[in-house]
Amino acid sequence: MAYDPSQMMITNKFKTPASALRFLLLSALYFLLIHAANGKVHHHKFVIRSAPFTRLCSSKNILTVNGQFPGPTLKAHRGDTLVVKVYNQANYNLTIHWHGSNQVRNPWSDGPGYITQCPIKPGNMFKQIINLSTEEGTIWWHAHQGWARATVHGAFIIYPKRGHTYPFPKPHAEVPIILGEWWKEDVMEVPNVANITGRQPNTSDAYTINGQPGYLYPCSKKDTFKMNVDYGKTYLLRIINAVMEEEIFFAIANHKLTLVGKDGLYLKPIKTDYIMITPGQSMDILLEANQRSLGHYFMAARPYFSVDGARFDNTTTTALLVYNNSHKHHKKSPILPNLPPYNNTQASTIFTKKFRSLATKTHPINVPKKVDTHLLFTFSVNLLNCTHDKPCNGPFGMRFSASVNNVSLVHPANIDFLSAYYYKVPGVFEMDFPKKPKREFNYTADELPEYVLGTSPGTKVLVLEYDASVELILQGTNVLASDNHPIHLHGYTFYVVGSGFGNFDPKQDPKNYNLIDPPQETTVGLPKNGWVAIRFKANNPGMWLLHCHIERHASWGMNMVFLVKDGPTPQTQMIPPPKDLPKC
Ligand SMILES: [Cu+2]
Repeated sequence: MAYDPSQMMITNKFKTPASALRFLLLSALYFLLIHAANGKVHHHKFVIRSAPFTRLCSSKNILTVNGQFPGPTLKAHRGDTLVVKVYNQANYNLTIHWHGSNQVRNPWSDGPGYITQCPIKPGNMFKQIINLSTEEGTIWWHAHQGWARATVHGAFIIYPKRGHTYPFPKPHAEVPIILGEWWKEDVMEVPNVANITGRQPNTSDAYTINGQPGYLYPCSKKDTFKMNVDYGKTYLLRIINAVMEEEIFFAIANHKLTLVGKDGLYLKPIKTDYIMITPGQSMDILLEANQRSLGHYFMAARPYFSVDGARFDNTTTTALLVYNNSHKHHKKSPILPNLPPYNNTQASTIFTKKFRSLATKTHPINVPKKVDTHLLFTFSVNLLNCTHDKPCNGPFGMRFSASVNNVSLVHPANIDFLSAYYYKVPGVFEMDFPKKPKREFNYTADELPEYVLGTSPGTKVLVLEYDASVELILQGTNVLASDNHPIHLHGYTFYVVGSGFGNFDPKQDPKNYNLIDPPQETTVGLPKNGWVAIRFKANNPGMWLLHCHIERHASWGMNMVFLVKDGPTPQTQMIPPPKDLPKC
């Protein structure tokens, strides 16, 4: 993450009373924040409200932004600033997160409820400022409160700086492809029911492509999303996995895909027949319309699901790739692409292992070579006993939970972490989130000691010194059942320097690290019963959430919070809170 400090310079040469000085500083900071760099400022209005939609033969009201599902696409250039007035006209407390945007020095606009802000109450508005820095490519935005993100999400496209080009030939056109999930029931009730029963949340009834389930579902055929192409032209697909619960395999019949970017960061081009994209990830993909026989081709998506014996939605969503001027060829029905089987971890691994940064002069990398802060986090799905206040009838008469280093994050009820930190409100959180598991065990063994099954609730943060060089090992465990966990870090992009199966070996595994061209990501798939090593410089002060992007795991507590301290100079410190920051 880099920004030009000279753009944010504030000189203090006034001899004024403290309050006036504070006001001047605040005004100057906001002026600079909004008019920073040489980018443009875009103004948007997001009205979150309920609207009726019909899918799978029945109608219901869903939460939307501006009545749209998926929501509006944001477009900007690298270095631009977006000012989004978020109006909550729904009946729920809500927030919006700009997923993949680093929010340099400005955690106040990041969005996760009770972490960096209290939710926006019904009838209220919060003006969020997204100051783009190094992001370039496809990212997205989504609600970050309850399960609202199931329908409150949209694409966020960041073009190269004005006057600059893509690191690949300019595509003829670009098309956002948003993968989603549809429940016939009210999705906002899904976590409430799960919380009462202690069981796995109800699985969805369909997956969607740009809001449509497609050909293979009842009452859905005629509304299938269609993408028209001209023979011989190349298109940029901006694929976003906004699915709540499952990782997804995606492919297009008879067409190769060329992956050129991920999470708003470029990659060395990868030619592939299919992709595996986790919830939270976004991928930039070039598609060459090269089929001489023209006609129609299915694009299709269905889950990659690696947990033995658990329930999941195993349906397939489709959309159509339609060649222009192919009337004669319409009679043949389109064919489905070959997608890997649901449980094919090898297919997921083969694809994911190919990611490499460009690491060129125009797109350099800056991976920390020396590490001063070593962290090891385990990610587990746990079981807890039913209690008076949490009665349940989950597996073995217990209730599901989930944890990072055996702590299940519980957020404060009447304030957010960030405000509590900034205003020094005592008793809200503890600063002792463990840097490694309190009790080491053979994390990925077939048989595990019983004491690892449980977890403890905690309101803990892990404190990082400003500019610390961090290596964080994400370690999957076989507690209860192992799974692939897409881990997302707010406020940062990180380098994925290594990954593997089994337990991380601190002596052997670092020898195989890629420090030459490791991919930069913001959401990384932690493989089933495996590990991932990530590195980043803690140079963005604030409170930043790290969590699994599979919604049931996050709901069960698979989240933790970093507190990154301010640096020594005004330019390395987080800005003060905005005046309209929502109150609990
Ligand atoms: Cu998970």
